[in-house]
Amino acid sequence: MKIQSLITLSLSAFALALLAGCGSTKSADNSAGASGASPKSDGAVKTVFIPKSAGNPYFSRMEVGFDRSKGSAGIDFSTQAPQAADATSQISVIKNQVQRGQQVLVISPNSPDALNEALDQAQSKGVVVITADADLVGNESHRAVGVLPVDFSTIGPSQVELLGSMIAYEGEIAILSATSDAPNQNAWIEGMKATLKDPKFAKMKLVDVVYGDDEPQKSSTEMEGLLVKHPNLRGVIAPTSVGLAAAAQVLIKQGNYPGGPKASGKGLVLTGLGTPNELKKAVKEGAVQKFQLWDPADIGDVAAFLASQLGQKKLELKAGLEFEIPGKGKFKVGDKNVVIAGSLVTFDKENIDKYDY
Ligand code: RAM
Repeated sequence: MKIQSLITLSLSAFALALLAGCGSTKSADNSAGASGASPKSDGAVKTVFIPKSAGNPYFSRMEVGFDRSKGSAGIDFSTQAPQAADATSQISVIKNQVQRGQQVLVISPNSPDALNEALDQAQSKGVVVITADADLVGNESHRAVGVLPVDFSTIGPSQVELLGSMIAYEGEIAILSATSDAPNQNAWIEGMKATLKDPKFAKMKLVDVVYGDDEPQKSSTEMEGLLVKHPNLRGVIAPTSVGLAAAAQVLIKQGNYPGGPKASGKGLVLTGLGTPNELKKAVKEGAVQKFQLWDPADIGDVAAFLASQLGQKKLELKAGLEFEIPGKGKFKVGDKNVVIAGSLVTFDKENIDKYDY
C-alpha cells in the first residue's frame, strides 16, 4: 500500500486542516446552512439514520455503532424508521427529516431507484446523503457515499458455497429473500445465480425465489409455502436476517432439518444471513448448522464518521482515498464511492456464543 496514498483522518483540527490542503474544503456558499440544514450550536452534525423498516434487530445493531461513535465523530444522532419496508414509506421519512433540518441522511434504501428524486431534492438543499447497509445499485450518483458491510460481489458466491458444502453440492434449492425490490438482496441473488453456473454447482438446481418482505409472519408463510410446493427441496438460502430467523422457526416447529425429529430423507438444510442472537437457539438445536453475517455495528461506526466529515465539508470523496477512523482502523473509498465497513463471519455451534448481537 503506497504511503503517499494514505490520508489519515482524525478529528483533530490539525488533521482536518491537512484535508483542507487536499482541496476538500468547500466555500461557505456551499455550506448546508444555506438550506436551513445547519449544525447544532455545539457543532455536532445533525444526522438521521433511516433503516429499511422498524423492529428489525439487524438495524438496532447498526444503531449501536452510531450510538457508540456519535461522541467521537461529533454527530447529533437520531433515527426514524419508515412504516413499511418500501420506498414510498421511506420517501415521506426523507422529506420529513429534511424539513427538520438534518444535515446528513444515512439510509438503507428499499429500492435501487425509487428514492432518486427525494434524495436529489435533499441534496439540492445541502443535505449529505449516505447509503448504508444497502446501496442505490446502478444509481450511485444520487448519494455521496455508500457504506457497505462487505464487498457485495463476495456474498452470493459465499452463500452458495456454504449451502453447497452442507448438501454435497446436490439437490433442489430455493431462496427466501426480503422484498422483491431490495437492492442489496437482489445484488446478492444475482451473485448466487452467476455462481450456480459454475460446473462445481451443476447438480444444485435453483427452483424458486420467494419474498418474505422482511416481515416475520410473511417470511414464515413463504418458507412453509416452499416446503409444500417443493417436496424434494434440499436447501434454502435466506439472505435476510428477518427471513432466516423466521425460516429457522419454521424448521424447528416442523422438525424436518437433517437429524431433526421429523426429517424425511436427508432433511432440509437452511442457511443465509442472520444475526447470531436470533439464530442461537436454532443452531443449538441443529435446525441451522452454519450461516453468515458481518457486524452491523461496523456500518454504523463508519457511517457516523463519514457523516461528521461530510456534514462539515471537510472531506472530498474520491476513489482511492484512504482514511483512518481513530480507534477503528483504516478504510478506503472504492469505485462508485463505496466504503467497506466490515467482514463476513461464518457462525456455527462452535463460535456462536462469542457473539452478542
Ligand atoms: C435484513 C435486511 C438488511 C440486510 C440483512 C442481512 O435485516 O434486509 O438490509 O442487510 O437482512
